[in-house]
Amino acid sequence: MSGFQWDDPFLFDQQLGDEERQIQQLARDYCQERLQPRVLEAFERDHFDREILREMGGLGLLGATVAEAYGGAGANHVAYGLIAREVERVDSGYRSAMSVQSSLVMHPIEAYGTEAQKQRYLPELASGEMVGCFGLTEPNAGSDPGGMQTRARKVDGGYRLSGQKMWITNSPIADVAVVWAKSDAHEGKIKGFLVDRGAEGFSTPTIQAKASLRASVTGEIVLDDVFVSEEALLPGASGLGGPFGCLNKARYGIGWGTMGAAEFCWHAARQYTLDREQFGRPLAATQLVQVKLADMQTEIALGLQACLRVGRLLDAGQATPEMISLIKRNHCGKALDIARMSRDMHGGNGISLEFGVIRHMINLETVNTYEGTHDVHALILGRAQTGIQAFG
Ligand code: TGC
Ligand code: FAD
Repeated sequence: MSGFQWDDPFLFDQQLGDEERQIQQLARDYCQERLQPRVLEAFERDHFDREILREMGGLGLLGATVAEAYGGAGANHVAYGLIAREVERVDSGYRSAMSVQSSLVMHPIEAYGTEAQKQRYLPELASGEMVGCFGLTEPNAGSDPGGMQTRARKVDGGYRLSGQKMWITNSPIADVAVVWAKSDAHEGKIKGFLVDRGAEGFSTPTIQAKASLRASVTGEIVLDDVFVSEEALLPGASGLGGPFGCLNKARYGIGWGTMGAAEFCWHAARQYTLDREQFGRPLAATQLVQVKLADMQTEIALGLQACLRVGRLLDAGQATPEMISLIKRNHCGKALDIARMSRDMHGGNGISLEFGVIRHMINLETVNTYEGTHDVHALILGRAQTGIQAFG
């Protein structure tokens, strides 16, 4: 029997194919060499470097599952998850930028768009030349997006969009926004529209003073009677299933990503407590610390296995939204617990941004909330096992 690997208890890497391992290594090298050195300053300055999307695009890390014919990598869902894990090991904000572009902008265009829309947008989104954002949430419609007030009114040659979207990742720097609105020409059903920057009445004020996800840029989308042509409509999406089809992909990626953030915090706690001596011995020699390290290792090892399982089922066309809710909810919650525990184990140093763990902890507060809160995913799972809808 070969030896136990403390940092890979179930020999996770052995379960990956060659191409998956190569993509993982490419993403890891880029993230550790190019992103990790910049993240502290970005977080302190509350700044997202737009160039990062071009860099990721150049390496094929955007739209990993999108067909090669449209500039994507044509990789599987496991590879996409592995990228998310590596990016979020550095910062949830960087993973946000990557997953919005890939799952919430490129995916709906590929899945619901016309051939002309795919040709026009996907290659430039894949290379990072173009930045996209996804506008679903509104000031009065967060967990309940069906309550949205944004409207699309049919006019000659197209539609006029009116409304406001809130908390939109990348909106201030986006060249194109996927906007979800209730359309009067479609019996009030929710439809998706591609709105280009520059459209009259379209603006994207930045949301200031975020304490969390500061290396990511977040804004509003204000739609003041914005005209879009008929060609802006995504014809293949109708009803809430449109945006939720995208959220399934992004939530799945968050499952993986949060395990990356948790791994950073776990490894940092292990190293810190090995190095730090109190009462004449390393902190890691105490039973309380070892229990905490064992808990972190256990949750991450189990969490990664669940990600891999759901990824393989997605690739086989057998995954369900509830499986994705389960990992999104569990992994965000567990990663947040691990980050808080690691922060505590770093003592006073744990509150310093230099050590990274408090940044992950603060970021994970957002990740636990967006793409469906921890409790909303519990209600999705509760409904699936009781048959009783507990939202309203
Ligand atoms: P409900 O009755 O459950 O469903 C309405 C229609 O939608 C369909 N549907 C889904 N389809 C595909 N995948 C899913 N996961 C789906 N969930 C629902 C459903 O089949 C139905 O279709 P139809 O044809 O029968 O009409 O709808 P509800 O209004 O009761 O919804 C309740 C709830 C809680 C499930 C849902 O609204 C919810 O999940 N709320 C959370 C909202 C959310 O996740 N917002 C995310 C905004 S985007 C974001 O946060 C990006 S952050 C990006 C980053 O920076 O990384
Ligand atoms: P609310 O829905 O008001 O929820 C408040 C609290 O009430 C939560 O604890 C929730 O769990 C609870 N709650 C709600 N309903 C129920 C219920 N029925 N039963 C019990 N408890 C309930 N959205 C986008 O569309 N695109 C983006 O790119 C995007 N990026 C984001 C980036 C950041 C940094 C943040 C913070 C958010 C982003 N969001 C984005 C929005 C995000 O998806 C919402 O914040 C999230 O869905 C929750 O909505 P809300 O903030 O309105 O909270």
